[in-house]
Amino acid sequence: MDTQDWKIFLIPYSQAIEELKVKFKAIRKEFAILDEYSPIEFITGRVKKVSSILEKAERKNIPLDQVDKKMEDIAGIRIMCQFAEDIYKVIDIIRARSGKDLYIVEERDYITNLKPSGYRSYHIIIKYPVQTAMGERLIFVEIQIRTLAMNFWATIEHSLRYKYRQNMPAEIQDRLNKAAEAAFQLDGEMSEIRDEVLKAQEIIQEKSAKDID
Ligand code: 0O2
Ligand code: 0O2
Repeated sequence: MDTQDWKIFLIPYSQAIEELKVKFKAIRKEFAILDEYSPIEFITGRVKKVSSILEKAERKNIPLDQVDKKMEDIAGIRIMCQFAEDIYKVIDIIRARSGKDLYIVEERDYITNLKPSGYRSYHIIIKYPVQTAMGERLIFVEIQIRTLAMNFWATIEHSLRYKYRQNMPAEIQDRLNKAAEAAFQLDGEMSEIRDEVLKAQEIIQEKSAKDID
């Protein structure tokens, strides 16, 4: 495939990213209008670079004429949450939409089953229908859902992995594993603080309701 062929091939993928970003941002806006806490903090999305598609196809032995059927993360959406609990609310929102405007194909829970690298995130692979000039295309999209702490860790680790490729020094890997554990502890601490804040708010609300009576 030449550059022009790749551009044409990637059209539905970038369209899917744009549409899904609009849809998830709409959920965030809805919570804001309702004056409710949004489990979604922010969303990013990307279409995999052609060089990364080629590298992954070679690594996974995927023939280039089958990347659309066998590579699930050419289109990727990332949803960031403040608290670990929010991740499960976002998962529920996505599950409730399966069979409507998207179709869940697989869920990968790298939060319970963290990767040896220390990576934590919840991945949902969906099939998403895109209306193109040539008719409907059902394409794979990978949705990654993570906390801000998980995202911080993954971003740093991703840059280091890129720098060192397969040769990550053992000392740095060790530090990354410790940092992953620290990020996990941080999420736990923040959840406890959140519970305290919520409890305090309930007490204040109950008290002011009694004052009115
Ligand atoms: P809003 O309304 O501020 O949420 P785009 O095409 O601009 O929508 P793009 O080009 O993919 O998205 O940008 P990018 O850099 O991936 O960032 C996407 C959104 O995430 C942007 O918001 C950023 O402001 C926001 N963002 C990135 N990093 C952080 C962060 O650390 N914390 C927070 N809270 N937000 C972050 P938008 O698109 O302007 O929309
Ligand atoms: P990008 O665009 O550079 O982020 P794999 O064999 O791991 O490459 P697989 O098995 O098809 O891919 O899917 P997996 O592992 O469920 O999800 C792949 C994506 O999850 C990666 O995309 C990363 O975005 C993220 N990810 C998985 N493991 C790690 C990790 O150890 N560290 C970090 N930082 N991210 C991880 P790519 O392919 O790397 O593309």
